Amino acid sequence: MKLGKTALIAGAFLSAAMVMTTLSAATPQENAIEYRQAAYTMIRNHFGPMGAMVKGEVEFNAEAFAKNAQAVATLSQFPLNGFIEGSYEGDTAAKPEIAAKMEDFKAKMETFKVEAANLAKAAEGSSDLAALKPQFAKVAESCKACHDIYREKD
Ligand code: ASC
Repeated sequence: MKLGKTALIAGAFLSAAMVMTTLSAATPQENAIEYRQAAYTMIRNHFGPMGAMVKGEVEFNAEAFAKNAQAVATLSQFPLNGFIEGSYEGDTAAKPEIAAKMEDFKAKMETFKVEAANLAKAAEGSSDLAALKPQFAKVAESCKACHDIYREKD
């Protein structure tokens, strides 16, 4: 009787654990959405401080600018990993057009990577904000190129 009770309680806990596991288990698509959004969040957090310097809202700091540019260049390599099949519905602003036009999407993502790498290179050891502005603008344009077509408006 005592063992039976223990088994019953253990069984109940096991069932509860299984239900919780089932509820919290994300699909590969949900994981992919979370992954790419995490990458974009990081990119935004490194891109923003450069934008504030470019706009003159924050005093130019060459070292901070270069570090942020390097971070964006590195992070630009990650979002594409998250655009997997079937991940254009649910908790995402990414439009299904991405899947339909994957070659164009990849080309635009490649442009972003190249322009971000060029900005990182230009910013390395540079204390000339005016000289960095045109390349910063190219990176911003490369962000916008996808947002205009492939992302739901906020
Ligand atoms: C940002 C930000 C973007 C890009 C984009 C550039 O600061 O959050 O998504 O710049 O607006 O055109």
